[in-house]
Amino acid sequence: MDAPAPVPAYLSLGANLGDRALTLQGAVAAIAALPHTRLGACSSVYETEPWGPADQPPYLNLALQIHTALPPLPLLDALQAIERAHGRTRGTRWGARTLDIDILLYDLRRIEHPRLTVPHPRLALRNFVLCPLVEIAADLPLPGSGAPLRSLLGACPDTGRVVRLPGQAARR
Ligand code: ROI
Repeated sequence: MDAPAPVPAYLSLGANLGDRALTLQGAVAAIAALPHTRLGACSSVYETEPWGPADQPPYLNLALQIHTALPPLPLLDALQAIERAHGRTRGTRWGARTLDIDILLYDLRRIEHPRLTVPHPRLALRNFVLCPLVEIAADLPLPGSGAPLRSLLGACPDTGRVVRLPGQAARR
């Protein structure tokens, strides 16, 4: 049987422990090496104020578009394996982490599964997710409401500081 056609998916990556930039670089390379998956657009890197407990270091965040023929749950498994390979342990909720990878969007689909909700339920509520995502997918309609992602920025209640780092050109 032919492999299914690749579909676009959008991921959010974050790190706030260790060499954050190196971790994100390694994670993007590991995602590029996943089977039936290739990289699409990549946002700039953003330094962001921690959302949640404030007694943790600032994060680096980025958004990544991939084209993948992996179905959603195998993709989630593969991304969690990459998190673990970077020393991620699931400790305190909203605590510091070496690497966090979230599936934000998967081919304009809505998915309700005990392990995975897509669109990511907090996508429109977090500056550190929305700003990098809008950089690479401003016109994409949010599955469900159909609102273009750029229109969510003005309505985002999060006031956390998000600074685009210079010299980290986005790949589109
Ligand atoms: N805060 C920021 N700024 N960036 C993140 O990636 C991030 N990830 C998290 C929590 C702890 C919610 N806070 C974050 O998981």
